[in-house]
Amino acid sequence: MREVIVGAAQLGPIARDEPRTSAVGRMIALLERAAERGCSLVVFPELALTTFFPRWYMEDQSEVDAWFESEMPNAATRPLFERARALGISFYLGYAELTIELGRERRFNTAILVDGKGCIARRYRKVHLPGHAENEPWRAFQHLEKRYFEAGENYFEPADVLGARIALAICNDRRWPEVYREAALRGAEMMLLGYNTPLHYPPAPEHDHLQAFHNHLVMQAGAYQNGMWVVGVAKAGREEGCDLIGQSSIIAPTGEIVAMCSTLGDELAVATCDLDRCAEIRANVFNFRRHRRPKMYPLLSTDPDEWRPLHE
Ligand code: CDV
Repeated sequence: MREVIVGAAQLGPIARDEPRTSAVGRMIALLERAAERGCSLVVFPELALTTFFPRWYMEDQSEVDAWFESEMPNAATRPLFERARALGISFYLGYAELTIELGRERRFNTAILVDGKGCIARRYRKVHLPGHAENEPWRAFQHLEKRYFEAGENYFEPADVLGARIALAICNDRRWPEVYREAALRGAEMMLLGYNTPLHYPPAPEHDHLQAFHNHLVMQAGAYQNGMWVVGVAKAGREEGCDLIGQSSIIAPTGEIVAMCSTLGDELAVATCDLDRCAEIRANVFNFRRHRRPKMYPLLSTDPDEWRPLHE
């Protein structure tokens, strides 16, 4: 048995004017609870330091940039890094990243995995950015991730932390089966995911009542079909008038939910995750080497418009 005790550290709403130091204080309180329960890995949500700012249209770039972190750790987050290091806890943290690369400013929706010594073991930039790039006043609230972030171009390569192969993804990524499969083919045993998912989806409100179902459906399927642990963690509750789903969960490689938050506030769900259980699935139904037929799925990683004229 290779066991990791994992804490899914759900956050309740963060107000627009709530300072990062307050959000960090709430995260440290969850970290302390996680330590009491023996956790060595704690997962926080997507964009965990601030309110979910893509719900507002902003033209002034300095106003936008106020939501971003240009270094990590920084003055606001250093207490979290230091407390986690003192407790020997690894953690996943989502935040808005502003960096200078390729000679220009770049902005990403980012998650990091910090090891028990306080070092960043993996930085992941969200690949699937939902929403839109222009103001759409007909919506009850905006979802401007396509305006404020560039899409990440990192693969789902797991990091070796706590004796486990751990991959990262963010929110909308969890709806895409390719994400889990790519990570699993790279040897991931656990997928960590933070999310901010509104109950109301303006382009298809007829699906609003299915939000919680779809949340679990995709993560449970991702876990089972790839024989990996999945830890999905929400920022939940009514945030600036927008209802966000909760149900942060730890899901076994069999697809079963083994721990789940039951409130929409700051809450910790804990489970002992035996990494060797991945083999229950990967040595059987989803033994990739024996049963997978990659040659039969060429369009999965090809632009269909480029592929078809050459091969059909
Ligand atoms: N933060 C997100 O990526 N939210 C999306 C919503 C907009 C559908 C999600 O997939 O949960």
